[in-house]
Amino acid sequence: MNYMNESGKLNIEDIKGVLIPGVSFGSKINFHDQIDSTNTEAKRLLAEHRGEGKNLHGILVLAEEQTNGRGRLGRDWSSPHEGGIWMSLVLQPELPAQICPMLTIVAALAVNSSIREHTGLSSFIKWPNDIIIDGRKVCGILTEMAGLSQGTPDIVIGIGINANRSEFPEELRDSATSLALEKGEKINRNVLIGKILNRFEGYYQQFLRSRDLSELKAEYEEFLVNRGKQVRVLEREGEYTGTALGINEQGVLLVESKEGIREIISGEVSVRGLYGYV
Ligand code: BTX
Repeated sequence: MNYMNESGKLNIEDIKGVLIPGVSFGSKINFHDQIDSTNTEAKRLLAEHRGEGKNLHGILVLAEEQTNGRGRLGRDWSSPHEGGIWMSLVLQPELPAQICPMLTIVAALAVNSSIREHTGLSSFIKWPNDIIIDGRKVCGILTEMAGLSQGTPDIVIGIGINANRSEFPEELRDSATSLALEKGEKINRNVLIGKILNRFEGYYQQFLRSRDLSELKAEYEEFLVNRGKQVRVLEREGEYTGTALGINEQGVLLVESKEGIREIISGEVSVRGLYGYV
């Protein structure tokens, strides 16, 4: 395979050619040229096969375009037919539901390190679920629980990467970027997807062993864009500022404010830089 040649098309065989033998993530890939949302499609698959055991673990839903790409809290995710990576991985772990949100952190680590390896770009993680380059968002991750199989949760991890796109809608122009814009040349999406799947599976196995982030915390913090910096924490009840210290082994962000160290649990809370998004 010519690693430098981006033919422009997503190709299942090229992705599979990158996978380390034995890796279960991506062992089956459902490709769609256009779909509403790969997360929604993954949830539909799970609903259709409910009761058949955990036979969808590792399946990847991938699309060239999403017509209703979703972010967190009902926000939209812009996903045009322009060289993006819009994909969702189904996981069926033997894990209690309450620890599954940590999988967002595991996924962010895998995407960040794969982007760095594949492009040489200096990407960072904005807790909990964004990958940032030069202060702009290049990737978002949406983790959803989709019901139970044999008593443990079915998880869908949606990953949206602005890979080769060169344009953004007006409202995203200041806050979003793409790998191609940052690198000055197109990247091979198939190889990047394969690398993410390989790495994600490696980190996932570590996570399964400890059932927390003890083995991954140091690496996550190394790339945490806000670490040691002043942040604004926006809660429903109001906002406050403090210094982001890092995460604990449950993936909670620790922020030192006037009132002491506060634990920020992802979900309803947004964390911003003092003067902008990061
Ligand atoms: P989020 O809620 O953290 O971020 C959503 C916000 O990010 C939007 O409100 C908008 O301001 C901004 N935004 C929207 N589109 C883009 C974009 N393409 N690039 C940069 N910024 C953008 C983040 O949610 C989680 C996104 C997950 C997307 C994947 S794609 C595959 C899967 N399917 C699906 O429907 N969602 C996931």
